[in-house]
Amino acid sequence: MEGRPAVDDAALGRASLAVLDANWTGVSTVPAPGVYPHQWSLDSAFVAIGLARHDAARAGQELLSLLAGQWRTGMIPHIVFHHAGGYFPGPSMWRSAEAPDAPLGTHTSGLTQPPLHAYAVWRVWRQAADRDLAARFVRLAWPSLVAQHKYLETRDAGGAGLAAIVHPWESGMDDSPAWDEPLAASQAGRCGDGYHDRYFRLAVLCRDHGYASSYYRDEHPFAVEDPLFNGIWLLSCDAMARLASEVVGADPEPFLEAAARIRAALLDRLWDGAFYARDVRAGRLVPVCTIGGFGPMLDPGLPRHVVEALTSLLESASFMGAAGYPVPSCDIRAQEFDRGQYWRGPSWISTNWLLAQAAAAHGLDRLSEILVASTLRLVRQGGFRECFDPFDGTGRGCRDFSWSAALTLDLLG
Ligand code: 9WN
Repeated sequence: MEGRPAVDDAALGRASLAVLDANWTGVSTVPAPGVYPHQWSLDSAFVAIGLARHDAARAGQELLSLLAGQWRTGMIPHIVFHHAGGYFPGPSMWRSAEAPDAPLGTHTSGLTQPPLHAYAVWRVWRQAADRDLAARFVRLAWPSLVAQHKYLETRDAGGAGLAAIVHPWESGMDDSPAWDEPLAASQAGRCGDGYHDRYFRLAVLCRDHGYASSYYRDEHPFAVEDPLFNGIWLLSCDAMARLASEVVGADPEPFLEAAARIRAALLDRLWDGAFYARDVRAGRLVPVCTIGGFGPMLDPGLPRHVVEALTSLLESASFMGAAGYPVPSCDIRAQEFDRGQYWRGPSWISTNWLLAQAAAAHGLDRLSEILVASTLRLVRQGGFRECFDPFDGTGRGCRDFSWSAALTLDLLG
């Protein structure tokens, strides 16, 4: 739809579906043609959310094909390779076939991504027209989701109840300034090479230590408690509790307890007037405000005064107040802010969508409406781009980006 802005909601909805159809491979949806030719975990969760109301069967297939790549540890890998080639680092770097816990016959990466899957399954359950199909799907996905949630507990490198990411790729916000300090301090960041070399070296360290949680807990040089990753985990714990009682007939209590534990740890470990990422190895917060700091707002149980402080920060000149096309992925006033560089400044449909959910969860209807309207304005004017300049709305990165299309569909209602 580049250069031909959709004039009304119906046309925009059709354009979104057309992108998702074009990016569907028959088993899953690629994030973008050419650039990301495999299945990404976080992207699949967003795609399923967008399709839930329109094609629940395909939303279910999307998630089940991702779950086919799940490891015996419960880890859902951040990439499932459905064919060889086309992306670096590919199967020859990750060597999942040599890892004892990886699935047989499927090549995957060895890292994970934010655990939005239980929430995505919940959305399919809530919105699918075919109730029998939806219930069957939930029951099929349930054991994998339980295993995933157990696995996340093994990632508690800080010992306080939060999951630590062991590589920036696990955050879904690759080059966020929140990782600069912990990466520079790590073995992988010591040489003066560029960003990709450092990321590659850190991934090789994970591989060479068998992707083992015990290594991550005790030795791996990069261990960071990220407020967005953990806010999404909390959201999914709530979704697990609802799926347990409404569909599966399981006890919701352990999931509610997990949500309460994560909430307490977020406040205890990452809150200092705003939420920051914690460098577990250095034992301190990384002092830069990014979009990730709003992740805990996804929790409807977050204390009122914290919600109010976050809302003021979001509406200030650091984020929405100074951006024509919110929400920038980094504090505009931070030294690290870069309007053209992926997670160092541009606005993203995914984080806007998460913030719109968060605002609605706290009854902040006006904020939610502004977020929805400004997000739709971005795609109407710039197309389904990967991200956007926060000042003039220029599209950046890939075109026909699946999660931008999927979440547009959801925002159109
Ligand atoms: C590495 C696929 C992924 C998204 C991430 C985004 C980017 C990959 C990359 O693309 O990461 O996983 O090659 O930069 O940061 O959020 O899932 O769309």
